[in-house]
Amino acid sequence: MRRIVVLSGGIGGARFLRGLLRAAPEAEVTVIGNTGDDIHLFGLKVCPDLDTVMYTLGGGIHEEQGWGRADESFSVKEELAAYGVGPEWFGLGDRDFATHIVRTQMMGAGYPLSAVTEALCQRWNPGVRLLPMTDDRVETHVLVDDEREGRRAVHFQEYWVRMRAGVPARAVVPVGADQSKPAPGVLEAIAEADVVIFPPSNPVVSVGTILAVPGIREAIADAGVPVVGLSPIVGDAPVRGMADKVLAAVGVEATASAVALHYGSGLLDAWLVDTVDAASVAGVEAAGIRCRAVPLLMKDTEATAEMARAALTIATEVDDV
Ligand code: FO1
Repeated sequence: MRRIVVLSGGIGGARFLRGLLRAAPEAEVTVIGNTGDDIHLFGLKVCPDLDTVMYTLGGGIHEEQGWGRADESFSVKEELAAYGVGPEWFGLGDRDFATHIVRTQMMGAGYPLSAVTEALCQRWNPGVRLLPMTDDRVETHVLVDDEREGRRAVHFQEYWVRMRAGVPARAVVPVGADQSKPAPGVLEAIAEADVVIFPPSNPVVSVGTILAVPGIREAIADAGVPVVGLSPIVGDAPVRGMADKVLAAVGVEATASAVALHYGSGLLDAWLVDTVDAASVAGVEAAGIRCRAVPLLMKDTEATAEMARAALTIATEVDDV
């Protein structure tokens, strides 16, 4: 399993990658990052999931928070607020601002997001090849019923951060995805992979959005290599975040087995559930997906590396069949 492709969202994907790099230090890891969470603020392009992967693997992440920079200050945000310029609900720190300024400047000069991401990674040396899923603009919107304004679509970050997913999501729409193309290198990496991994990232707004880029799902299904997923749901609740809120929008129960069936045996060859969900193994296997129960809490890098080893082991079993 030398060439590994991982479809990653933000915090869960980034932490899993840290364990994977410990478990397989010799592997060539390509990360296809979700960009549906991207948001344009103050004229700057912010890519939360790409940055979370880059900072986490590059040693610059705010560890407790899981996003944003360590040792951060918020002078720019405070100065903007003093001018009455928001949104105040989105915490952009001073160090983080620099990343968005460099990215926006390079894109203004004509570089695609993939080239800009490569340039930013030259500073952070994440130890993986980090590719955005697409160079095209895709923005995840969430349809909500607003008490005052009725049904309306809000940007994913507004739903997630400002509303804290506090109202039911009626639908999740990756706006622009149907017109987008995979970024350079994405399809090639999948075609050359020995294994494709879905980490415990959000199955709807992270992995689901990546799979919504035309060509990516097909390339994975056609690659003829093991596709292994790790459940982001442990004991019928998301390990972190609010995945259950957006799962409901696509009619999927927040259980480890329902998420496996949502990906489906046409895409997924193997699935890891937590030991507390061992009872769901038989049902997943009955659906044609090899399944094992192993500890899935990313308590520290070693526990996470153990999860990655389990993913690579089950991939080998699939390969041997
Ligand atoms: N998450 C929050 O809960 N509150 C924030 O203010 C916030 C700001 C933020 C800024 C930059 C960044 O890269 C990520 C940020 N996040 C914040 C995390 C982000 O909203 C989500 O966790 C991801 O988009 C989901 O993958």
